[in-house]
Amino acid sequence: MKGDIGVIGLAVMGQNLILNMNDKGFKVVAYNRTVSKVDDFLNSAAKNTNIIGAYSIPDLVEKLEKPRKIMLMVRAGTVVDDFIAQLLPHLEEGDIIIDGGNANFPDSTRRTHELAAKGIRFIGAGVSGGEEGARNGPSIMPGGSEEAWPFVKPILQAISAKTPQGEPCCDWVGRDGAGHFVKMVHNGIEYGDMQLICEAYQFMKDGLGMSADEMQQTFAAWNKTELNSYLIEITADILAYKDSDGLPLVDKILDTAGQKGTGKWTGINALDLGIPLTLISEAVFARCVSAFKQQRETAAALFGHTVETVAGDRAEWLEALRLALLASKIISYAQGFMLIREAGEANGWELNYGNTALLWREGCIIRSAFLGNIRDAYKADPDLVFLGSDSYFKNILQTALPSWRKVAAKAIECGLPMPCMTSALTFLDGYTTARLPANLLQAQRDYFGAHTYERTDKPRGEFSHTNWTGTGGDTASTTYDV
Ligand code: NBP
Repeated sequence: MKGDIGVIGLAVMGQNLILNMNDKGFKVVAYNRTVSKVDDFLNSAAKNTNIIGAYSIPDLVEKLEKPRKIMLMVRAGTVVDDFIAQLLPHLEEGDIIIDGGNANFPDSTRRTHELAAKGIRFIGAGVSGGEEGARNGPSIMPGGSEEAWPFVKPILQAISAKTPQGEPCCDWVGRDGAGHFVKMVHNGIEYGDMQLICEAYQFMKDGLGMSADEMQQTFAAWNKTELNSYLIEITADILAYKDSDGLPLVDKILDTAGQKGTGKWTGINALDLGIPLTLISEAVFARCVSAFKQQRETAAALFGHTVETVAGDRAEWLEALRLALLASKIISYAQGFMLIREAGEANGWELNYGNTALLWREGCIIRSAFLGNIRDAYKADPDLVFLGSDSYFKNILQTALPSWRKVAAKAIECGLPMPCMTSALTFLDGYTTARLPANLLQAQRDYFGAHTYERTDKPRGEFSHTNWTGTGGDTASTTYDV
């Protein structure tokens, strides 16, 4: 009997996905560049399973049922192109290649088209959830060649995470690189969620003078509220973890954050598409600032920077902080979905926003109860432009506003950096202001560069220019937006 699917790449993700597929009754053929790892796998984790080893690319192809389905779980980038080039001479029209790695979405768009021209169907599938997700049920975001979807759907949906209602956290996202695009935004949102939790942690620790155990109890309690999520849950676990000397391990970890680029890609795309993705961008920059450890130490001494204690009732401050975190998180997701909408429209992907929230409900790092509410919001109004306008989220934002302002103001007053919580508030204030000072800005642009402006007393699209100094000419610059 031939294999249902082949998987290339036997590192942590590949091995665990193969074991997961085997558990669900699929016959998997496993292959790896360093071929000795095939037998290592068959003799250890894959022992006594139905998993078959392949020892060359032709051997892998030969052992698969047609149309062949081959999933790549290898390092993203040129390695994927190299494997595709090695596979092509052995494949037949209609065969399917799935890239489950962390590809940058334009690469998946390019691969979909290049392979379609050769009669091969390509799926770029974002996979989230790390080792544990891969083994027990990840979130999977497939896009690319839609004709290939019915062939891989039974396998990918069987191995994916399930919502509390039993729905798979894996469904078709859209054409070209849509799957990897949505995975990229997922990672950007993950950056935002993590930074927001870190800001709440610093407010508690440096502002309210709380111990690790007190903060652990607070996060554990918050996890029973609307904030219920994997990241809040692991934050409580981390705060409880003691080093061998009995002291909290978290206090001994150097405060310089790493990053692998997906947050940065999300920010770059937002700038390209003109979407104010302020919270995620601030989260990326917060990691950049944290990486300047030595410069920060020098500057801290130079400025004598200290954090003032936050006075007042601790329980009241903690509730205000919880609301500020929740409201900021709504803004982050609202901005993320604005980006998804714009990219979907710009690329003709016909995305389903509620469906995207469903894919992230379980299995991935940003999994949370909150995503169920986002799904409901898009179910009620599939064309919702700003998530914060949905009645559930609008009520939370309005209830949270006074506390959120109090926390943001106090943080600034005390010298506590909270770039995400404060910028999210500023975004909402800007977004809900009917008349911004951009009238003055347009006047400035017209003054120095004859860039023209529209008038409140004239129809939109009619542009005026003023000779502000009397010495400039009457010739206006061309009007266009970039
Ligand atoms: P890695 O990203 O570490 O990749 C390991 C695999 O790539 C091995 O099969 C290795 O073969 C192969 N490989 C490398 Br590295 N360089 C190669 C080359 N020049 N030519 C051919 N093969 C090469 O594994 P992973 O952490 O399991 O991740 C797999 C994919 O899934 C990646 O794209 C990753 O970004 C993505 N992802 C990872 C996670 C996670 O939590 N780790 C989560 C979600 C997505 P070898 O054994 O011969 O060296």
